[in-house]
Amino acid sequence: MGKALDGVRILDFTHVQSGPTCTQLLAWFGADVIKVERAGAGDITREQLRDIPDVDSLYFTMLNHNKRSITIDTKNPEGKLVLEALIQKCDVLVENFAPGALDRMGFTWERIQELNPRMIVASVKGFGPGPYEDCKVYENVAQCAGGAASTTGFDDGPPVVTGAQIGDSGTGLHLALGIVTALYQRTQTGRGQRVLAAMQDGVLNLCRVKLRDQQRLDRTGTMKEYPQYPNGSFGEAVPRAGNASGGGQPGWILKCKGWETDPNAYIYFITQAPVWAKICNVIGKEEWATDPDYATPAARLPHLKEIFAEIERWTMTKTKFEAMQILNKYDIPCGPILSMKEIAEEPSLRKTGTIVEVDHPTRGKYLTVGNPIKLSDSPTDVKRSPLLGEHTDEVMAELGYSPQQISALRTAGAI
Ligand code: CAO
Repeated sequence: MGKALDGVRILDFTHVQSGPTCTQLLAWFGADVIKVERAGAGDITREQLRDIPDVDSLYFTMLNHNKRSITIDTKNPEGKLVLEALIQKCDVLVENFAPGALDRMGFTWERIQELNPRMIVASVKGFGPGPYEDCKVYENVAQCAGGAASTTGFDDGPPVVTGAQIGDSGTGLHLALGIVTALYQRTQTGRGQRVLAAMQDGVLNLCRVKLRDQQRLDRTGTMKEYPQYPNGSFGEAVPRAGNASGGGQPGWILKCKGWETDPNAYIYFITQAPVWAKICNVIGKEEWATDPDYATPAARLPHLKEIFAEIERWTMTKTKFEAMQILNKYDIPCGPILSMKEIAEEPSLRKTGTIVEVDHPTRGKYLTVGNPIKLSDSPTDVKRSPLLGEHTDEVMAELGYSPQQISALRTAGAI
C-alpha cells in the first residue's frame, strides 16, 4: 500500500525536539525525510541524556524515526553546494535554528527561491515578530510565555510547567499542518511559501480556553467553576485552577485505594450533570439527587469541595481500575491516573501501534511512541532512527555525485 506523502522530499534541517517531531510525522506519512547534520557531531540530542555510553540517546532515537541522515558542513563552500543541490531536489525545507542562523549560512528566503521557487520553507521559532523575535527558546520558556505556566498549578503555589511538551512537540504538530497545507496550495499556485509556527503562538493556541476565561473574569469578576469560588478570591488575571476541569463540567483528581504508597493511585472524576443521579447512587448519597442544595449544577457549585470529598470517601475504597469499571457501567466520565510504567505495559496501546518496540543496531530494543494519527489508507511503519551520516553516500549518489567526488568532499571536510 502506498503512503499519503509518497514522493514528497523533505530537507530536514531540524534539531532538538520541536522540528524533529514535525519531520518525523511527515516521514510516518510517507515523505522521504533527509536529515542534514554536522559531521562528527550531529543533532545535539544524539548525545544528550544518554543511558548507554556512545550510543544514540533515546531522546534522539524517539524523535527521528523513518529518516535518512546525511552529514554536510553547511558553512564550508563545497558543503554549501551540496545543500544547494538538495534544495533544488526537495519540496520542503524544515528548520528550527535560532533566529537568523539560516540567513547567516547564506540561505535567505530570496536565495532559496532563486534555487527552487516551488520550495516551502517551514520554521519553528520561539516567538513571532515582535519584541522577543531574536530570542532562543526551549520548551519551558514557551510554556511560560504562551500562558500555560501562569494557569497551571495550585492557587497557593508558584506557576508550574507541564510534562506534556506542548511547546516543542505541540509546535511541531502545528508546523506539520502548515506544511501539508502549503503543499496543497502549491498544487494550485505552483509556488512555495514560508510557513512559520512560533512556539509562543502554539502554546497559546492550546491555552485558548484560558484567554476565554480572562475575558469572563474581566466582565464578571468571578468564575464559578474555579476552586477560588466561593470562598477564595480572584485577582486581575486567570488564576491557577489546580485540577479543576477546564470545561463546564466540574471535575477533580481523587484518591483511590493504595494512594498512601502508590503516587498514581488516583482517578479523575467528572460530576457530569446528566449522570448526577447515578453518581449519588454509586456513592450512597441518594438524597443529593433531589435535595435543592445539590440537585442542579448551579446549586452544586458552592459545594464542590464537599461533594468531591464525599466522592473521594467512595473512590478510596476502590483501586483506580475498580472505580473505572464501576463508573463506566453508569456512563460517569472518569479516567485513571496512569503512570508511564503502566502505559508502557498496556497491551491495547501496543496493538494499535501507539506504543511500538523498535530494534536499533547499537542500542538494541526500545519502546517509542508511534504515530498518534492513524490513516486507514496510509498505515505507519515505524523504522529506527538513522546513525549519523548513515545515508550520506546514498543521498549524494542520488544527487549525481560520483564515488570519487564523494570521497574528495569527505577529505575536504565538506560532508
Ligand atoms: N553545518 C554547519 N553549521 C551548522 C550546521 C551544519 N550542518 N547545522 C547547524 N549549524 C550551525 C548554525 O548555522 C548555527 O550557527 P551560527 O550561530 O554561527 O549562525 C549553529 O550551528 C547553532 O545553531 P542554533 O543557534 O540554532 O543552536 P543552539 O544550540 O545555540 O540553540 C535552540 C538551540 C533550540 C535554542 C535554537 O536553535 C532555537 O531557539 N531554535 C528555535 C526555537 C526552537 O525550535 N526551540 C525548541 C528546541 S527543542 O527544545
